[in-house]
Amino acid sequence: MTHLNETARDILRKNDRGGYTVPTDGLYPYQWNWDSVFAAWGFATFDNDRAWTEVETLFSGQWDDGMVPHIIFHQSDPGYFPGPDVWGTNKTPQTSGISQPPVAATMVRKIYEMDPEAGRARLAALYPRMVAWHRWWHDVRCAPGPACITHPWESGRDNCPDWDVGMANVDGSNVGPYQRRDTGHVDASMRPGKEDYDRYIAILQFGKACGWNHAEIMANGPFLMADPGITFILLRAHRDLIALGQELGEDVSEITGWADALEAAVPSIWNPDLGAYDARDIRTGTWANNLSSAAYLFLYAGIENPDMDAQMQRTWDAVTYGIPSSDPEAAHFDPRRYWRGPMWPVVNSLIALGLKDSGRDADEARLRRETATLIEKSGFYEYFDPVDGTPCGGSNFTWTAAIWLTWAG
Ligand code: 9WN
Repeated sequence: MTHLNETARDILRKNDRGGYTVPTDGLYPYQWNWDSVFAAWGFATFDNDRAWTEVETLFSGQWDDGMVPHIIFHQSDPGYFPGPDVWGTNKTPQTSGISQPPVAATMVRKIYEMDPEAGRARLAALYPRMVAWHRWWHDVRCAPGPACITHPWESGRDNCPDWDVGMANVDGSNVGPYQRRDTGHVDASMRPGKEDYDRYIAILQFGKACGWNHAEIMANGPFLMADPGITFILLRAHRDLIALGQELGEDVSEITGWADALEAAVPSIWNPDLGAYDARDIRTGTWANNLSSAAYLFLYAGIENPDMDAQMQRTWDAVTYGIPSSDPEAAHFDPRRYWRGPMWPVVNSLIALGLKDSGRDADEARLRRETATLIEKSGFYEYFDPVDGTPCGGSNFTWTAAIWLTWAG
């Protein structure tokens, strides 16, 4: 629909703060890591130069150790909590102290392939920075094998039931008073609860107290879980980075080693009782026992698994619109509470890439149609109730507009 294409481009332009794009006005006033690379993918459909700038601005927040933080605080804004002072990372520009799903290399590859001539010099400049980030993931977060997260926010799927077993061991009772801002922007019943927030802050305070020392956080932090989402996203991103390196004539053997090691770790996130890929508490070995949409990124990572095909069809058929963030047939399914059930167009767009790449064209078309229907009916919302299609969370959302331009529309 042509008028929606124009609306989507307008959303990207209006959320542009000069070199970077906020996820949505008000609720999220900073540059978020994975949101930003989706924004870049969307920009690339009408302004390739602006797409590269988005990613370059994101990497301006990269730490010396290679980590690209989950938020870059380019300018202070009281509308979001926790802001730069609470994180206390002492970086310039100011940033949070954790990372987020490494979708960047995959999206950079797409942007590059849309106009290789215009992008070559910019790719060459960005490439070593992306390699440094992937090295950080391999050395630090993948030390146990699969990709692990030290904070639910690092997964990008904050209050997903995937993290309940790990969060149960976090003491949130001593964090002191603080004022949430998110519930002033959107319906509180669609957001994570107070016990979740207390624990989010407790984990943050541990990181700040140890000076954001990653070795200490990995060894003794209050939360450490294997994340199927980042495992699959990183595996795919390693391969895309290899392709980009080859395009530049670089030696990619180090990255190939990381990809092989990560692929070898994939069986370690297979929960035989659940019959699915699953999150796992690294400290206790406890499985999450939850089928989340992140597990359906196996195809996106180039992995075939007939049991997962069957699980995906089951959870998909149990709702009306798209693939929900958490199993609709599980007791904890909550169709409007953030990552505990809603359908997220952005995650569905990644699942769709996997469906397409693996030749499942009919499924890919169905997923696109269901996602497009939600957006056509209600607009560019952050997420949707997968049962009745109610729009949820923030409106005029950057990554929903971006995936409309690149995929759903
Ligand atoms: C914390 C910006 C971000 C997304 C995440 C989503 C949400 C933040 C929050 O918003 O997380 O990082 O405050 O809820 O869960 O995926 O990147 O859109």
